[in-house]
Amino acid sequence: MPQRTRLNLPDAVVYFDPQFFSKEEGDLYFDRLMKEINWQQESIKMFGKQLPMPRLTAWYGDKSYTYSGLHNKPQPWLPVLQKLKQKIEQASGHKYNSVLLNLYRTGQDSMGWHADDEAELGQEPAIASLNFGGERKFSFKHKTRKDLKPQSINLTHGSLLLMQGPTQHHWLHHVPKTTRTVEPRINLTFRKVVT
Ligand SMILES: O=C(O)CCC(=O)C(=O)O
Ligand SMILES: [Mn+2]
Repeated sequence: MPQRTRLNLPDAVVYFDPQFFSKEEGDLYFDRLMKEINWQQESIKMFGKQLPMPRLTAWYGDKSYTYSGLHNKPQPWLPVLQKLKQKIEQASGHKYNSVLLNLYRTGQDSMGWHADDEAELGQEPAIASLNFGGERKFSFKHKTRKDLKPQSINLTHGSLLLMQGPTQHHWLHHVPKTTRTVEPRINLTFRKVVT
């Protein structure tokens, strides 16, 4: 039986299962996603300059969505993504219509502090985040309460992180760079775009 624990974060509903998939299943998904996903190098505008994003990305699903200032026109679902979506819907009790994939090629790839609180995701978005490949640190920081320390977890190969309820309203999250040598990592965040 997989073990799902609730993280001790006030104003948030976050569950973590470090081994939603076995090592063997995780290895198969990692290889398939590496090959089958149409990975893109997008750029972001920062300080008036166009800079490459520090990771590769891809967006699949039914609805377009604006993320990090990018208008994402989704690519149609692939069988491997539909299979994962079905498993995640069963496990989380929520429905999703889109998935954003991130490929962190090295420890120098990262994602900055943000909340997934875009209007297109509705009031209390349920986000299901799946992880394959190299383990990376993932941290939470409360938006307003300075008395609460940031909290970190390690997103292990095959793990599932569920962020629900008021989480995105109150907390930011990020994946910091690391100087450790880490294997490439694939993250999928299943979302429901409502507008
Ligand atoms: O790679 C991760 O674990 C985080 C991804 C994330 O926060 C996002 O795609 O919004
Ligand atoms: Mn996020």
